[in-house]
Amino acid sequence: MSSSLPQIVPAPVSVRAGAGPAVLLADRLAIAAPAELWVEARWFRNVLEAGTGWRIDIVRPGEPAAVVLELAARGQLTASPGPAHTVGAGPGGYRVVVGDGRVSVSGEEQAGVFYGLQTLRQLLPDATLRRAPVGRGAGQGVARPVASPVPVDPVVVEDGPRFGWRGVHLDVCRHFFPKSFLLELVDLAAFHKLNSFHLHLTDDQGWRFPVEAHPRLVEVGAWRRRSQAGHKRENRFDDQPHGGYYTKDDLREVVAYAAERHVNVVPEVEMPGHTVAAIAAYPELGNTGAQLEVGDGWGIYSEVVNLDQGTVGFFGDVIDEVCDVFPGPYLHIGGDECPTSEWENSPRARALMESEGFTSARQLQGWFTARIAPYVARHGRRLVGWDEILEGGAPPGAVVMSWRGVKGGVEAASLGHDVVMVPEEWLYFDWAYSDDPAEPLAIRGATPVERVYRFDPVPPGIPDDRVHHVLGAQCQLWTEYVKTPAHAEYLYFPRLCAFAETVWSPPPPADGGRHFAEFEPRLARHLRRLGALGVNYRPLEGPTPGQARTWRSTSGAANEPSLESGA
Ligand code: TNX
Repeated sequence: MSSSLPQIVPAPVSVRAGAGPAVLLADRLAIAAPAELWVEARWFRNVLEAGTGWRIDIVRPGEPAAVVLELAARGQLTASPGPAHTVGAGPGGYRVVVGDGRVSVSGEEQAGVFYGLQTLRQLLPDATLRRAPVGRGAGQGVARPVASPVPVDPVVVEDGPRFGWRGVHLDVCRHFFPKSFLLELVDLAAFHKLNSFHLHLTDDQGWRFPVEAHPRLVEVGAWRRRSQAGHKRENRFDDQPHGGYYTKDDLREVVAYAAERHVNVVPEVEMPGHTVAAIAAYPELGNTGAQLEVGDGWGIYSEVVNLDQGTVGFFGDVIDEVCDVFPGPYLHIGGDECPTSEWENSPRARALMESEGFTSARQLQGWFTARIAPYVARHGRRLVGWDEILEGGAPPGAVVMSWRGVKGGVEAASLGHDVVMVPEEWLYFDWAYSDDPAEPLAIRGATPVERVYRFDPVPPGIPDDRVHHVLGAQCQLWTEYVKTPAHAEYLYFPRLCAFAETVWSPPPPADGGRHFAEFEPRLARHLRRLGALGVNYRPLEGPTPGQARTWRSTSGAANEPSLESGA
């Protein structure tokens, strides 16, 4: 992309200069849109009205309008190399043409038009991304501040996603995040053309989803007395209660807000491990009957749920209520890091092993997952699990998230499972950006932006005839060390911008790697957009003094112990 062309993130398939004079957008702007594009038109009107103060009207197709939205007939956008180069792409192809006195945005589906409009936002001045108009003409003392007219240079953008699963994950258990941040994150994900939001709702340290059939899950399970302080290895605790949960309407609002932005919310309910909060609420779910406290430390707990029919039914109830709130096609049932020591010591679990003829306690997890699968299927959902579900034999049709490297993903694809690549060494944004001691405390180090950028969701080792099983990839934010939305934003941005390019943009050239040298200046340009949006991103040079853990002028050696490997 030459520097005179707009610098768009994630990079579109094709951007070329158009002909003729700039198109002028100004107050009293009209957007023409058919009824099927009302949601997209209204969203765009709302964000642009906020940033400009203009009055914007949505008018019928054919009426005079500076911005014209259209659904293109199938195949009409095939000039766009988008779908042709894709692997398992979902909807989202679009074309934006700025020229002949107007801006036209066409997509084969609503999502495509939405992405075209997101691209259009990046063609406009950064100030228009703000929530109120600023700058010349924005009218000090004027009753209704209005930004100046905006010239948009003629350009043709043709684009479409490489992958259908372009995900962002947030752990709201280790630390609770307010609904306002979930909405903000959806906006920022959609701005980068991501389309999946994985909400990790239950874990040892907190249960965040209210279940009417089992009210103690939040009454007890949402709160903990204290939390681990410092790095896990320091074995220190604060004295500060922590917790929270969402109401069902909070979550329905997040789902609806996300849907308007073409983002699907994937809820996760962890089982059979990572369930200390649930066992604390209902000790009969455990293997020993002991009254546990909601987890207050990080790491892997040996306490897991038992394998009684009542426990299976209990999680079935939870799944029923989760499916009632989250209408999307996927339901994540966790499955990671489930120690089997309690089962090995449990007479009931041992009897089960014997009657099933199992030789390893690990097979019990597969047994449990197989009993949960019908509850997921009953609601017409697809079961998603972390790659450990492969070890007990994943249910047919299950989607596997490959987090322990890409190995599990390669194996799952070879077995015919669909896969989302989420490997920790590239896509765990709870890892530090660098080994600089100024970097805020993090679980591990280091995953710089460039490393994220160089990730390819289709790793070597997946046979050509299995590549279509790679649905896409997802970046994760586990929050043991993340207490605030501001810190979460710091860890996501700008790594999420690089990630967006790995799942949206054309694959890296065969000559070895994406061109980070081309991306970096484009990203630097893009950071000004994040600034206008108010994101607490990490500057490319490193944390600001306000973001840093240590005063930079006193920071010396790299590799402070808190950044060493080891969870
Ligand atoms: C592993 S990834 C976990 C999480 C932790 C994370 C910390 C996964 C499926 N399990 O429970 O929060 O590491 O990076």
